[in-house]
Amino acid sequence: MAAPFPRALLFLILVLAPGYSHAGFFSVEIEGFNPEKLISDAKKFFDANDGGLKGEAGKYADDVDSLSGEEAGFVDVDPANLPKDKDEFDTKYAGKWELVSQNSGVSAMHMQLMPNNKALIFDSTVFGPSLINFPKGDVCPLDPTKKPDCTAHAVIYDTENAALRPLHIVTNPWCSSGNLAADGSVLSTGGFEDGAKSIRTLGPCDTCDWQDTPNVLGDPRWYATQVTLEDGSFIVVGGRKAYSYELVPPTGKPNGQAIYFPFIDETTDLDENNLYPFVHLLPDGNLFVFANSRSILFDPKGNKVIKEFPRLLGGSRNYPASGMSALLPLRLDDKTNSKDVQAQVIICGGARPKAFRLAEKNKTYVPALQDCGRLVVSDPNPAWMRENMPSRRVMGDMLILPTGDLLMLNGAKKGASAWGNAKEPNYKPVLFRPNKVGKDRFKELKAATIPRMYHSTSIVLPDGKILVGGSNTNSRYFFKGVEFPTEMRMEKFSPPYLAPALQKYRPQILVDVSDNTMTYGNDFHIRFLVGYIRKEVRMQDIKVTMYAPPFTTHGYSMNQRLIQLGIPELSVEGGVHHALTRAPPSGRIAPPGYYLVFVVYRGVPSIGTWVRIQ
Ligand SMILES: [Cu+2]
Repeated sequence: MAAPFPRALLFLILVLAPGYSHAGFFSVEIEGFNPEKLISDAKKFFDANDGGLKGEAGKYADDVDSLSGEEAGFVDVDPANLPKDKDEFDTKYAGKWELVSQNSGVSAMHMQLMPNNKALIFDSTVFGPSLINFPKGDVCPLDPTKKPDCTAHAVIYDTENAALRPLHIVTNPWCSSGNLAADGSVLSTGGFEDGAKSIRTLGPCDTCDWQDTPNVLGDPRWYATQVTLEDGSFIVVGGRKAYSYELVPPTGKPNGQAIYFPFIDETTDLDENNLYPFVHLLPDGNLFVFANSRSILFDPKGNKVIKEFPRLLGGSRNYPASGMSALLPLRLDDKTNSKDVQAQVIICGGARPKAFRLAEKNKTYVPALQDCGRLVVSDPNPAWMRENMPSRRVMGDMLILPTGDLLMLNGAKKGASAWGNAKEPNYKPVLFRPNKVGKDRFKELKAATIPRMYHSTSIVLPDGKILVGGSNTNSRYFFKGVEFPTEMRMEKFSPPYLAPALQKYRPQILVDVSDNTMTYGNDFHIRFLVGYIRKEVRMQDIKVTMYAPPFTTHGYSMNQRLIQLGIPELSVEGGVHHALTRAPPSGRIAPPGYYLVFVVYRGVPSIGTWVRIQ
């Protein structure tokens, strides 16, 4: 249960030293906790270390602005090297924003789409009351002051009508990690104080609530990354002062000791800059792990670093420098062996190594990074290919769309993560089309009007819209008297493929006559309409994709992946199109569980349908 934490002390920490308590350099012990010492330690730390980075990251602190383009690894995209993409409609439509709710109940720090089309949203339990009460007569959990807190800190949000259902989250999931499990429930790990070693599960049923088990992880996991492995088990990597990883133990079994991970130890610097490491499961079963500016190929079951990739120049990419990363879509085509599938990782934006400290100490907000690096990690000796986004971005989200294009949104143009450390919200989403060149590659879309910076999130919905929520750059829920008030409004963003003029071509999956489960390597049949097109469509006009809905927090969508299936046969009968596709060959391509399957006609996706692979 909640640790003793006198309210007066909490107030002092939150009000006097917001950044220090949340994003500083201190492992906060609750026993004998002394906020004044914390503040004075922080001041001493800054005074002692001002004027330059020490250690590993210091060597690279000056970034690449002084390097020539070639030294910095900037390349022009050669159209000959791009995979041949399907033919797509052109549209000038730049998207649309809709305000769909004034009150999400809790500010959306963490968000996960569940297979019942509801979104799980949760925040911290120590930011004071939220804007949603438990029903009268409900059991009110104790807050850390041991007073009953009758507001919820987690909700189920109905993505159709914005209705809220409050959930009882017990241990504190502040800046935690999570994923959708193979059975459609959410498994969440870590957090702060009593939540740091917790594992929580939440089923997908209409009355399901959290099952919370404290003290089962080997190390405290605050700002850690959780990823699903090929067998559906989970690995949790890093976190503040946690230079280790561990596999999530079965329910009720404590983990004992975590496994020391030198790579995480080596990549921390004076500002940390390696929290929420980017971890992607690759088609060979290994993990790509990126922290700060370094990355490795790692065998999680054998505890072995297979190789280190070249450093990505330009700055720091992980929290609090908070860049974005995704595994680009895996194209299966006719490949039947997982390890023949090409894997490419992209990392965009972030901040200078010292951006956090300069904001905390000097109130200086340095420009965020503007570059993207791509690395074909399945190549034997890959090199980073770098190119620029249309604008700078830190704390952005990077979502893979049903079409295989990427959407970057939210975040700021200056500063770093943590409370009050950023300026100039980046209002403009950017569409990144990895298989296009020139002006078609990065496209700025319709600007938002609501700042979405620290502690904001976004997820892809089955209808292809993006649900956007949160942003709380304050230590509590502050709605006035601050530059960026706590954000409770939820919005939906429609990407260009939802252009009204394209809707007549929108495919529709006929769920009753399509398969709804997949077996590795087997045929998977999907039947669909394509607008009013009754006759055969061309193979080059159709894609079938499957999307693993990620757990999004702090600008990173954990476990996000999109797989483009091979289509051995395409036919039509009575106006109904039939795609015979092949399911992914193994859990290395698609770990077991629920995916949204989309049919995409010339760049226009259907509504996604849930399919379970096992
Ligand atoms: Cu946080």
